[in-house]
Amino acid sequence: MTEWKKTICPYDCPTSCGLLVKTDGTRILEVKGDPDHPASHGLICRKMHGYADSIHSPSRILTPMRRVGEKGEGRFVPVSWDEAISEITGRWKEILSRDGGDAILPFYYSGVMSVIQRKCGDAFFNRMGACSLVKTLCSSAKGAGYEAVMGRTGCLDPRELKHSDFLLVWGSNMKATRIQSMPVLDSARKAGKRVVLIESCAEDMAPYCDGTILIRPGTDGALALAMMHVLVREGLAAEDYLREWSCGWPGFKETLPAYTPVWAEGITGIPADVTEALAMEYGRASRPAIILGSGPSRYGNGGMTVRLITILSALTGAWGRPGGGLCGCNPGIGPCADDTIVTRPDFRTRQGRKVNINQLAQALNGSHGQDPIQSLYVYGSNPVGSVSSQAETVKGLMRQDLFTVVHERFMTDTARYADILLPATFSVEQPDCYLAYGYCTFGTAYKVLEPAGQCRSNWNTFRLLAGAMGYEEAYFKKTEEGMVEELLAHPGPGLAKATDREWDILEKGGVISTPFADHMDFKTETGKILIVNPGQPEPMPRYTSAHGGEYPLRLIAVPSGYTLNSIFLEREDLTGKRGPMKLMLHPLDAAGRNIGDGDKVIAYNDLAQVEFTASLTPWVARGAAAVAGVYGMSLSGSGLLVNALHHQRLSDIGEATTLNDNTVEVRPAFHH
Ligand SMILES: Nc1nc2c(c(=O)[nH]1)N[C@H]1C(S)=C(S)[C@@H](COP(=O)(O)OP(=O)(O)OC[C@H]3O[C@@H](n4cnc5c(=O)[nH]c(N)nc54)[C@H](O)[C@@H]3O)O[C@H]1N2
Ligand SMILES: Nc1nc2c(c(=O)[nH]1)N[C@H]1C(S)=C(S)[C@@H](COP(=O)(O)OP(=O)(O)OC[C@H]3O[C@@H](n4cnc5c(=O)[nH]c(N)nc54)[C@H](O)[C@@H]3O)O[C@H]1N2
Ligand code: SF4
Ligand SMILES: [Mo]
Repeated sequence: MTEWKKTICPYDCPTSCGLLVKTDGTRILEVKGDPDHPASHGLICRKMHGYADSIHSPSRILTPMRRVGEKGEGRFVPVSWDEAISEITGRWKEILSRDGGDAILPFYYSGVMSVIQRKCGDAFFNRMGACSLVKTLCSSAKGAGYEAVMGRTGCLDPRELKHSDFLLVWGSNMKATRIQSMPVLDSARKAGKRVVLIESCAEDMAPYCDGTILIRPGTDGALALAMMHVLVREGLAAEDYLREWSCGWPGFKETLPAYTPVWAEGITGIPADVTEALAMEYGRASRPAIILGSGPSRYGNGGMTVRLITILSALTGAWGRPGGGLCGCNPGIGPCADDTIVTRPDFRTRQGRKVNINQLAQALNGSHGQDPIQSLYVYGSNPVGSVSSQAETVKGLMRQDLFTVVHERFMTDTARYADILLPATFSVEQPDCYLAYGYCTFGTAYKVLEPAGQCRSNWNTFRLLAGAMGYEEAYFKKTEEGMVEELLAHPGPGLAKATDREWDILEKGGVISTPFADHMDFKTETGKILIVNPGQPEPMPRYTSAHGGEYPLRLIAVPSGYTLNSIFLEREDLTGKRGPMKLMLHPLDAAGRNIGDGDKVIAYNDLAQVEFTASLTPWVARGAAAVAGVYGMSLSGSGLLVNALHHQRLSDIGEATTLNDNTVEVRPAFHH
């Protein structure tokens, strides 16, 4: 007998789509979109249509294993959970008594984006007093920049974009990362509204927009300033609104005359008349919306860039008019559940060492007088593929005295360096709560299948580890199902208005829509938009430049439609279509370097030399080189991936990744 059950996509993607899975109780037979989901309405990406192939993949890790080969070689033998747990906790007890908690680094990021399974390790490592990981691998500069202007004010939910009269897609590959919002672009254009794209790599999105403006990477702040210059000059800024609803407008206005479109052209590479026209079109719209991606924020000036774009979104008074303002940061009125029930900050009795996730390589090798980490526990992350300075990370992982544990579903490029490898579950094998980060929705999903083989969820693994460490707190004896109940019993503001029918949905397993924010209820200290923010390192916004570097091309990372970071690398149907490791270049930049489409090339800088296949496209900005997504090392000719070319530098605010902010030179690779 088969039945359809509801579940939720667990991946790091803004929608957290609703899924329906057909099961016979032992396997998932089919996956489709859940038409009842209030944001995805049954639409899911092709990647998740094949979810069953991932869950039942023959390459899944099904038992705990101990390394027998050299680190990185990938040779392991099965061991029992008992052996694995006692070896791990035995080593940890030794390290704790010799070097203390600062020598143990827990490492997770986005493998599963739920409340319980994602974050439950925090409680365990808080109890241990291990290092805390500053988790800013993705978009914390964007969050910090937005918050510097808007505080906790909720931005637009994409469902509100149907009211907008002009859409400015700014550094977002919506076709890959926000497919549920693509129909909004389509219907806007059919209704005669304009959709304009500002991108450094417009390969995927240009066909869906009326106009595409290519910008030199890391310079969007200059464009925003020049647009504001034009708006003020042409009387299109809502000055009365700004005087009433913002702080610092008069002083900021005084800085704008210097930021002419001609000044910006020298920085952005965008012809001054194009900037003029864009500003006029934006300024004449009544309800313009900026759909902001995270790409422009992953730079040394990323926080400031986002501040400037956010101020631009308010300059014409669009906030408060239906569909006007900014989409792509935090929507909604606040959290739906109290995370601290899961993360238990109260278990930590000493602050201990903080490690920024982007600086794993430094933590493993020791730097700035800090001792190298003695043990690394990785779960829900593949840092060899996703974190900066790959060669240095690998050097650290090769250390004979480093004790590495990896809890994974597949033999990732990180798992190969494990001393002990633990088998992880898929989302359908565990219960959880999911708060979407791109939409105002919240949901619960219950277990559909028992875990395959000897796989264990993060929760159940930490329970075992806590038992063997002798941690007696009642928390470590709870079940995953009990935790879902507990979270629902402590609702946050996002659930305050949930109806009985909606509570019923959450109790049975399903997703509800939570209230959209009141976009005129500014949740800042002053209750107003903070154009000037005295709490910032730079109170007055201005143009600041990215870190940059000495090589002529700016290397950016762009999302791939076939994969999602390391997720789906197990799927040959997807990776086969994606093909070899490609480096996208503008034909004019390629011609000057004697590079043809499909040629093998080497991209290099002071950190590494990495081989790619050149892919020439006029949709990359001049002076930029772009690589889509994370690849597996099996595709690498040079034994390195693109992140080997990424420095560990952080953003101006938000301590975020600057993975787009690196420079390279590219030359043909001659094979003899
Ligand atoms: N299919 C698929 N879906 C995904 C992901 C994926 O990899 N593949 N990634 C997931 C994750 S982890 C996240 S965080 C989300 C959001 O994922 P993000 O990585 O934030 O992706 P987007 O916001 O869609 O796209 C970023 C865009 O910024 C552009 N860009 C880079 N630098 C600049 C610049 O300086 N200026 C301008 N104007 N543009 C620039 C890039 O070309 C890219 O198109 O999507 C998630 N969903
Ligand atoms: N070159 C390059 N680097 C990038 C990016 C890029 O576009 N290009 N994108 C950046 C961004 S935006 C992000 S968010 C990061 C993401 O970086 P990471 O957070 O490292 O994410 P992934 O690389 O997808 O690795 C997630 C791993 O978690 C595992 N996993 C999934 N579910 C579970 C589970 O329930 N338990 C356990 N234990 N494991 C699980 C998966 O099998 C997968 O191998 O990468 C960043 N780095
Ligand atoms: S990966 Fe993203 S688009 Fe695809 S089903 Fe999951 S949430 Fe939806
Ligand atoms: Mo991300």
